[in-house]
Amino acid sequence: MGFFMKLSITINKSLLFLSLFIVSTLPARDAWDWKNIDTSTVVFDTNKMLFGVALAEYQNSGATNLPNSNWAHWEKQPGAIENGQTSGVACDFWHLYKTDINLMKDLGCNSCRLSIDWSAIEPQEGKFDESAVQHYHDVIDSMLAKGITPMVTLHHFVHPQWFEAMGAFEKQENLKFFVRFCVFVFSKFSSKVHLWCPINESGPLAFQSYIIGHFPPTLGYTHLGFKFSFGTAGQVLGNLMKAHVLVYNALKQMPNGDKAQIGFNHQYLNFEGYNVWDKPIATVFRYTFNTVILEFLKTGIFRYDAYGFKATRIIYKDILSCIDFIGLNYYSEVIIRGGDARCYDHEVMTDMQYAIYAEGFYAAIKDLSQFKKPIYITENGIGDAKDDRRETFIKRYLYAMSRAMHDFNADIKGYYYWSLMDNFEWEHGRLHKFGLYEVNFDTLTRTLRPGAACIKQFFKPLPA
Ligand code: GCO
Repeated sequence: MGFFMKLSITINKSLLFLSLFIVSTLPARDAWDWKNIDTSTVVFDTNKMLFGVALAEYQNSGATNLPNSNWAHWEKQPGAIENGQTSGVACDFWHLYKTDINLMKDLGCNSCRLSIDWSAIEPQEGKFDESAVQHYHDVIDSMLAKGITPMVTLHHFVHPQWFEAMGAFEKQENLKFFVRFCVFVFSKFSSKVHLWCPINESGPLAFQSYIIGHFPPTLGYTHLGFKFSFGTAGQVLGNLMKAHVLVYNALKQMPNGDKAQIGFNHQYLNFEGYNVWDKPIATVFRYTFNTVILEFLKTGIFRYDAYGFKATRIIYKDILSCIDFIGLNYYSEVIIRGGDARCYDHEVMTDMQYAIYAEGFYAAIKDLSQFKKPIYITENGIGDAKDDRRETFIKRYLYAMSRAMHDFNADIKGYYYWSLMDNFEWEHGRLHKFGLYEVNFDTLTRTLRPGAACIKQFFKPLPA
């Protein structure tokens, strides 16, 4: 991420000067007494729970391996990626997957969340590439041979360029193409894969693509091209909710549909305003990134009311019957402070524009537990190039997860760390380092970071 800061600066520019005079601040958020918390006794039983890493094909294999994707076209534009970088082969998981599966095994993983890339499977509309299908069979079979259960994401921010050209998720009539792809993949892999995430993070996908301008098709939030639109973002988000329901129903009717667990993935991203002037902007962001989706999960009605754009669509009133589990992506909670994304003084920032905030992870799990569905933590990790905060992050967040399981019986079935290795972090290119393994992008060698090693001690098969 990093997208909200620029937008908030723009919106808050006029308030920035005034905020310098603010003396009253809002109370600091919930903070645990970490000095007196012992995280060394926390352990999760891998006989009862999945532990893995989360990957996304484009981030790990890049434009060179996925030339027919919308990202491969989009990232070439000047200004699209920081420092003028391009993804290239990224860390070349496409070819090095066997090495990487061994690395997962070394960490003690018994699962992996990966994405099957639509542009690889269907590079041209209606033409499915059997060699790509075979490739994914090889990847999944290699995982299974090592005792690694795959969870497959069907859309992780990337789709074929032909789908982009026809307006992608802007148009309801295009959803049938996504459903057809999902049905095709399910028909090939459902005997081997039982955990599915149709769409990764609908909120960030819609807002990055149509408001912030860090994702295709828009370029730059200040480029007021015809694609930039709060209204279109809402329309896309509503269509993504609809797509989830269509895909769920289609897959459930197929052979192995009864065995499949099909989840709804959500990046739980809360925003708070540091002082009274920042509160309105925090409220708007909280609404668009989080509240809209949580309200949808409660009612099945998609209500979008932001920036003067209003829309109400009944998607499916019994929405929870179309969700077998909730996939929670959680990183932190953002504090808008003086028009910028910061943290409180006593907190530690990550390399992204948010702090280490495990208390928020606990709160997010609690909030999502209201839906009474199993929860998989489908992403959780830290960008930390210096590797001087990773160990603290891992210990605190895993402690928070165990506390949620203990305090209110949070039904957590699995945990996926983002990510196995450094990769292509979208508009930031290779700037941000989320990997447990550091990647040398010249030689593609992977090296376990000292701050990452502690994760192994948290996940173990315990005696019955
Ligand atoms: C997201 C994505 C990942 C990111 C990760 C780190 O949450 O934006 O699912 O693709 O790389 O979150 O920012």
